[in-house]
Amino acid sequence: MTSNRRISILAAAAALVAGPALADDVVTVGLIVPMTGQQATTGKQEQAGANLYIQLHGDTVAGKKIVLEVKDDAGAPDVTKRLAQDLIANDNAKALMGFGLTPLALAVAPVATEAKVPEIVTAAATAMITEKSPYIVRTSFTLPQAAAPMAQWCLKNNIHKVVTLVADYGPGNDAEKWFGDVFEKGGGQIVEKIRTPLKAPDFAPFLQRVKDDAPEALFVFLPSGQGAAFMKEFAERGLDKSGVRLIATGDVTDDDQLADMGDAALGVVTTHHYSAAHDSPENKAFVAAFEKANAGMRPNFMAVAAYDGMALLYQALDKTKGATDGDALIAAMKGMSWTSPRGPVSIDPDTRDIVQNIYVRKVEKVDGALYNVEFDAIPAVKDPYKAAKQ
Ligand code: VNL
Repeated sequence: MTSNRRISILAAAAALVAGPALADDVVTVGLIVPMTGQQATTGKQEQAGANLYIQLHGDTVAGKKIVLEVKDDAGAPDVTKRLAQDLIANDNAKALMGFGLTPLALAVAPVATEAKVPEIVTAAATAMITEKSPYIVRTSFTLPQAAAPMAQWCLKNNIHKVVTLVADYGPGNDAEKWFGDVFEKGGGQIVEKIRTPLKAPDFAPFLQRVKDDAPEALFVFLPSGQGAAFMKEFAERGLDKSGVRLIATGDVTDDDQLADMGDAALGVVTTHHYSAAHDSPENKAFVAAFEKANAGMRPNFMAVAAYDGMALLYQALDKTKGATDGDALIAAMKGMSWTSPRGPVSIDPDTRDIVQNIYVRKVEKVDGALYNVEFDAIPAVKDPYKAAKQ
């Protein structure tokens, strides 16, 4: 017998004595995100955020070992759905997480309902998503939650004429409606509503229209990952110097890309739930650990939502004492509150959406790098779309 073989037999015997993790002791969590294609940055941020939670809090909770299975759907809804089905049927997944775009989250809703498996939405942000299955819980945000406060800020700051520009799908439509309705109700005027294609948008012709309209401000929603290309065009068309003020949801001045956007981004005011510059001990620790684990990356709102998705699941498992039954997990998640790197958060027991502060921020240089610096906060904002229906 070679010594190598002897060592491997000894190792196998030791593993038997220690007791290998039984299938029952493992909780598999499927993280389905775009790791390739146009929304790849979202997948990378989500994976890093979820992994960081496990790294900092250990991979065991209530006697269960947490195993994260990361799957790339490349942003295609039929792939997302098939991966969800495979994870449940073949890997015995007890929770699904991620969903980088609204259509991807929607594709999994019937799967979650049929299998009674929690679908923790940590990215997609169209308001109605949580209505599509009683097993959906969300730790990201909703566009009405982020866009309505931007309209209020304009009304308070003497901005009366605005053009809106949004990506033409669920969250863009929400942003356009909730910014526009609140703004018009307060006496503001929407001069033009522009929609850009989700796939490979060319902003130049749309920005020419904005230039011709000459509004006081341009309000923008684009999904995470498109902000840098937009900002480049905005500057190249000379709009940053034309007196048209740029305002947006924080998706546009996304921390993942902000550092490379250049001075055209300086002074852009946005409303959102997370900034890497958020001033709290929890966030300072989160950002430092994230940057240490992921060289060259700054955490954005996708990373923090995935981190909180894991936080929610860990707390729910603690509460059920390790039981993984979907109904028990969802019941445990309803009303859960904790301190996130973004500030205090809770899960609205009626809607399963996240209740959180929305911050008003301005892009500024901090130690030579661009950040969204918060200067005002609206506490404990519920999704206004569902609040209006109740
Ligand atoms: C969505 C909303 C996607 C906001 C985003 O980035 C975002 C969505 C990928 O619901 O599709 O920033």
